[in-house]
Amino acid sequence: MIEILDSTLREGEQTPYVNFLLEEKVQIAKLLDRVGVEMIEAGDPSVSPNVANAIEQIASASLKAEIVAHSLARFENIKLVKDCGADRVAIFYATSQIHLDTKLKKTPHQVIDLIVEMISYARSLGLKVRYTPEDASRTDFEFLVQVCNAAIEAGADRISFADTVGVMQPHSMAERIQVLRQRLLPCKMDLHCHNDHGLALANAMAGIRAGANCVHTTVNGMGERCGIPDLAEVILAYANLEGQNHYHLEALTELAEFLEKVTGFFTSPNKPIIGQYAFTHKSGVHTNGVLKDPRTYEPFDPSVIKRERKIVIDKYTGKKAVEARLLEYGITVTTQELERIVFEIKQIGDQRKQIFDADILEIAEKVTGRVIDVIPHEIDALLMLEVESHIYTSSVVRRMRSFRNVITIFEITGDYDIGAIISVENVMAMNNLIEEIRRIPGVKRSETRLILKKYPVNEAETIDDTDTLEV
Ligand code: HCA
Ligand code: CU
Repeated sequence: MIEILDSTLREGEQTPYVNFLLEEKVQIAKLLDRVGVEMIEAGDPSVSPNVANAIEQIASASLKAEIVAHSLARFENIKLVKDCGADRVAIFYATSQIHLDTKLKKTPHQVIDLIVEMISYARSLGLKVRYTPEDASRTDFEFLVQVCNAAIEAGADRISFADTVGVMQPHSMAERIQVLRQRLLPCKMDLHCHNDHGLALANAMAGIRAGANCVHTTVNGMGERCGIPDLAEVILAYANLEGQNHYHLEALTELAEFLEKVTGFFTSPNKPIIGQYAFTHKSGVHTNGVLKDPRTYEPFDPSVIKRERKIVIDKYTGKKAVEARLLEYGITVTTQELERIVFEIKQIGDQRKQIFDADILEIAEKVTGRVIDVIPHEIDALLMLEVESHIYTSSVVRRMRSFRNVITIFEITGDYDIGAIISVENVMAMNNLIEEIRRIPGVKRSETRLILKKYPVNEAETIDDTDTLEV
């Protein structure tokens, strides 16, 4: 059975521009505990008083998970970990030649002496110890074996194999872990895989197969540069592909969304498991299959992580999906009408980027000649948005620009951050659009004002030289 150490609060906070508030850290730890991860790496207390306070609060929150604090190999730092009440200290010290020569200016012998001294000290304080040879993947293998065995002899019961710059591949990871297992004294082995080449999860899984015990994760795959494996991806990969699950999957979506909200760090829509489009189907062939049986194009049921599938209607969509969408509005059409509606949808799809339900209904009304209780008439509205304080207004603006019914966007001062003029065909379309805009990550509050009457600016009122002369 795999174990998971989640490092959202330590590695995750090393994501560029991400900072958690104290209460957010405690909340994240509680959510992680609900998911059921074995260990929570809560931070490095030497970073700041707030980080130390958070570790202290998390350590005293009676969580089931073991609470780990990260530490440089220094007496005073290890003492800080003890003072926070963490169960375990994770002492990291680099072992690769490049780190020894340039960053640490230490010989291999000095490294071994130092980490043995530090681990013995941590043990004397009653802490459990994990030792991480930072940059293990680029470390001379014989030296790595030597330094890890020295650490284990000094009292470390876990070794974290750190692929600090993400240069492993599944086959090399498997080989490396297999040999380490044979050459190391008894210990638990963690895998800390960075995702610089997009191989972090694959490397971690290969390492586990080869004999390691624990995968380090972060929520949404955050971390330095390209981060480390995403918690939800790891859990679902094991549950679905390896038939191993002892975690509570249903808390994962809430956790991922909470992290997006408090960090302003949004995952791409096509990110596995938690991405916005992870269960969205588009082409006619796919939607047809999914409508008959979702298993045709879904590796697992999204409801296990409390998500829903979605079908996008546009020029790629076939008759079945359009028919189903019309049925959602209580509209039944004949085969010929359906063909005509799909034909028109394809035509619109060739001309613009997005097709809304309002468009589909309007087409249906035209094709069937029946009045569908949507009376199209143009509505303009002024929309004001407040954006979460830690989120770049421009990131929200960027997403708003993709809506064709958003005519103009302003960044503004005052209670709201963004103003926009939207122009839609009817009330339903307005509701749809506002809902979509409100779902943009980072939008905190919105206010919509209908424009009742528009006054064209009279050319005569604009001041030009002629007018001035006449006055
Ligand atoms: C870093 C340290 C670390 C440590 C990993 C671990 C790494 O470089 O910031 O303690 O398991 O990637 O080597 O995150
Ligand atoms: Cu790391």
